[in-house]
Amino acid sequence: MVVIKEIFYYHISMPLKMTFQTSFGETNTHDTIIIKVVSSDLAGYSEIPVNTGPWYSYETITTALHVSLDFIAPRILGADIQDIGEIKDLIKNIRGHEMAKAGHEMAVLDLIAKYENKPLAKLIGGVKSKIEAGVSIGVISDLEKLHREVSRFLDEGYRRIKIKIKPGWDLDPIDMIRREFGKIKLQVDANAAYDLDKHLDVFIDMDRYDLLMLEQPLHYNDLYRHSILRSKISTPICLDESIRDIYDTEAAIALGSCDVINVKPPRVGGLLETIKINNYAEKHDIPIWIGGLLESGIGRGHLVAAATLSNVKYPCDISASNRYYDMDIVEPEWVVEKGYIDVPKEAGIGVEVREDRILKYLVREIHKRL
Ligand code: OSB
Ligand code: MG
Repeated sequence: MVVIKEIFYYHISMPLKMTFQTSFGETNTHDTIIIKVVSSDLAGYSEIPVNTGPWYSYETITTALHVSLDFIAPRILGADIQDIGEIKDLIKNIRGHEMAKAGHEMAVLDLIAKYENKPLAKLIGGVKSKIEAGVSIGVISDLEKLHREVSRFLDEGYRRIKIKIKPGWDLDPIDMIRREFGKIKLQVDANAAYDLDKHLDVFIDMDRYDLLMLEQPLHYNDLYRHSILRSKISTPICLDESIRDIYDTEAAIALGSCDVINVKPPRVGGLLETIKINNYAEKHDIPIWIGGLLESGIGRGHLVAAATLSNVKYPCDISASNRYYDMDIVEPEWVVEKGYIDVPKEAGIGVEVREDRILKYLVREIHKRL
């Protein structure tokens, strides 16, 4: 059905409007890889939202390019892809490197959706026409500044506020937000920074604040201790970094390690794995939501499609383009209206890619062809 003839990789560096700080560090630019796969007449796009270093994920710009150029591209170029499942089969004997693999899978799915002239959301079986937008606020260790940010995002209509926490910066910001903003939907994300033995008291104290959920409090590989923590507190636990695929999902649910899952399609190897996790978790009454990695408008398009799946039951970390960027690389830019993002009706990711803007942010371009 589709034969991929060329693949373009663009390492771009997009300046962020403001520093984004998490428990694992601080970032001022979104360094990412845009992938474009080209057949005889159409192009599909996606993004590998790795970072310059192994912080959120072990994958980096350099490892993703290495695995893409040396192992993934040779398997994909020239292959005649008949249906959406096939792309994953072509690369399944490459271990790990889920973001690099996901980037290719998602670009090919965008291309197939364009061939079939349907929105990507429809291609993957999505069931929603708009999705609920939440916002993620980095660690801002100044209560007044944090107050201003929360108030601005609530004014912009976001339906849920998430703040990043780290040991020593947790109960104070939560307490301030609850006092000042009342019963808004509020959740916190620790990015694996806490230790069950040292910090149990902090989590027990958090139970007073009626948080929507506590995201990835403990080590990224530690399903076992998340299940212990879950039995000791009432705040729902959400796993992010710990869930790398359907196998982790099954284990986490069997162990009772979480109440909710944040699925980031790049982290789990793509949209097809996202569908599997959606369906499995739904059967076990574990809702999911779609997380983000500061994606450009291209990656955001894939997140929006994923967020239309049936078991997405919470606001997602999918904000408007202007939350992070002065100038996005798609047109129209993503906008949040009254707390929702409309799912495009156009084919594929549904927005036009502005290659002239990709060139403005370009660090390095690599081209592979048959
Ligand atoms: O843990 O969800 C996370 C950003 C970078 C790395 C990890 C995370 C995040 C976010 C941002 O929370 C979500 C977004 O893209 O808006
Ligand atoms: Mg997270």
